[in-house]
Amino acid sequence: MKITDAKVLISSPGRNFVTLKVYTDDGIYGLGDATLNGRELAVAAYLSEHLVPCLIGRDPFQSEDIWQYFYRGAYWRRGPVTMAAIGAIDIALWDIKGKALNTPVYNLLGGKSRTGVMVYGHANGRDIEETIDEVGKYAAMGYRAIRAQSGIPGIPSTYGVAKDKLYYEPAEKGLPPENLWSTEKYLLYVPKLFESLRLKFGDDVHLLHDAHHRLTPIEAARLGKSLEPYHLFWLEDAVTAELQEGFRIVRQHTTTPLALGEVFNTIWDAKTVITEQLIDYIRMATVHSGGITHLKKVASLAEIYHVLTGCHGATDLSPVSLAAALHFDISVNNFGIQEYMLHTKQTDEVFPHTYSFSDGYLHPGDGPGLGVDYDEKLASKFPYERAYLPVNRKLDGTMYNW
Ligand code: CS2
Ligand code: MG
Repeated sequence: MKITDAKVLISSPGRNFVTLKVYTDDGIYGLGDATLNGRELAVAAYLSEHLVPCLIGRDPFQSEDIWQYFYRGAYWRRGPVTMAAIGAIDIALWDIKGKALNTPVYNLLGGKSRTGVMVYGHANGRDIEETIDEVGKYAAMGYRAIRAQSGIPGIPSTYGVAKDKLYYEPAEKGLPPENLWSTEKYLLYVPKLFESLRLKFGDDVHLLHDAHHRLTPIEAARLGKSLEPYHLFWLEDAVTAELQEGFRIVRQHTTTPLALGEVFNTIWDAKTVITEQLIDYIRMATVHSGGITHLKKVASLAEIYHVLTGCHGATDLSPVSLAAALHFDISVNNFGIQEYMLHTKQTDEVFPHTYSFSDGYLHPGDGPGLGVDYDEKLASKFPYERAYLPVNRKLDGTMYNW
């Protein structure tokens, strides 16, 4: 089998997506997700201008050698653009292999290790009362794990609180919106949120929270300690992680489980936090970390150090990478949980798929390949329009992490 062509498809059904379609001489094609929120065209160009010309003519079954070719063969390595492009190719090759062998991709990854993939939903509200109501809605839908994000009094807007409750999309057309932030107001409010949630819903439901890179290590330690009575499933992205060893400080002070890594792109980004057991869940996603091939290696390293997977799965990761994640999730031994932020109806119509939700779990489906497709004709009705993630400033105007 030979790769004969590859197309980079850019559309905006509900939000911007970049999808790679790889064709073979057997008539089989594979899909990969190459979406990098707010920087979509950078990955599209890296793929079409630099990688696709070197992909044509290769054997799609040689996914390891192709991965190494595009990783080691690039002098300037790593980073989100490079690894999202390699990830898209890798995901498409696994899709082709599954289709060619008439088997779901999970059977090529070791088969099913569990009956379903436990997911967490996203409840959010402008204040504690509204967030409690939203958590109740997710519990009623059967979610066993629910992330709770609330507005903070005194801050006009913050991460994770959506205008549209069900569909959270932080990117906006035009120039980057500017958010404001106060760590002190946040640290005082979040423990009250989870105290209220535990009082209302008891101890059984798994509760999660995303600090979204906004604390220093000692602030994260303070928040982790204050949340211990409410035994969160995890506290995510407590601190920006360019300085992985910063998590040593957090770890010394709190037993609240820590999740990290949705912005990581290679195993080297996570090496210290995994091998020093500074985290409990690694959040890297198939699309942004070089695909299934590389993520399997990260999971193997994590398994040695008692670290579980918790793949990123926001709306800006398309149904292609969610499908890829589910085949990875259902097979890997040290699976933890899968993020499941609902895509809009427009997105689901452009990306028909076999994965399905029931009773708090997602199931990838048992058809050949990944079980997802791309309706090019329908997609053409949703043209790309540049959109940016917000930027964030402290109340005094200092640039900060969004
Ligand atoms: C978030 C994401 O899902 C999450 O945990 O961190 O919503 C993240 O903000 C977006 O993927 C950024 O594009
Ligand atoms: Mg996050």
